Amino acid sequence: MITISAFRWVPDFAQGQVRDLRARWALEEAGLPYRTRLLEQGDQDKPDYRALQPFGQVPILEEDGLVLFESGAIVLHIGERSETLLPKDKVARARATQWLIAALNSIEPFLMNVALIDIFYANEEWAKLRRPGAVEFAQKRLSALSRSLGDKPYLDGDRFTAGDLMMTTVLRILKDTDIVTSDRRLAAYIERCTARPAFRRAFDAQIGDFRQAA
Ligand SMILES: N[C@@H](CCC(=O)N[C@@H](CS)C(=O)NCC(=O)O)C(=O)O
Repeated sequence: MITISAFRWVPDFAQGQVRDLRARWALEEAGLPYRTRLLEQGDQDKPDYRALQPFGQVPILEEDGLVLFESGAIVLHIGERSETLLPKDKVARARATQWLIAALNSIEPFLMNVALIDIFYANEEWAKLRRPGAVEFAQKRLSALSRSLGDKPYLDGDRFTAGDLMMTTVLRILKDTDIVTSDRRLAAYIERCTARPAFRRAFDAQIGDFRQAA
């Protein structure tokens, strides 16, 4: 059976955000059962885990001797077994992959710039000076994303793919601000994607693990 690594507990601000959610959501969309390998604080720095994930992060996926790190690689790997995530049609599949990478490469770094300031450095003088510029840049990318989404329900049209899964988890990074949701199209898009039963199951499973640990 597939095993996904996750933290046994994280502070409130990170609950429902930790990146194993991406793997769990993909597995739920694919209808594949999984179990979790829950890391205690410090486990991620131990040599046995670093041998599997060089950066000491979650998630990793383990199955039959295969070990994969990076949530993008994991979602694409799971997508191989799910037409919901990666359509069979070659062109549609390439575009789903394109959107997944756009989420990770063209959107996430700029939202993380803002999130890191808010979470870790909010009271630092330099952060107060830096934040408006970071928000402005993030908003430029978000406006472009919103224009590209247009009136379509999903990034590539009428059907949800792995690209939407990844984009939604990335957009949720700023869920405690209105930087994303002040755009009505993006707000509705997040609502649409997170209303999927597979998202709810994945989210509840992550939160459920934290509750058990509390
Ligand atoms: N690029 C990685 C990032 C993974 C990541 O940032 N994981 C966080 C939890 S959401 C983590 O393990 N942080 C602990 C650390 O970086 O030491 C991926 O997408 O898998």
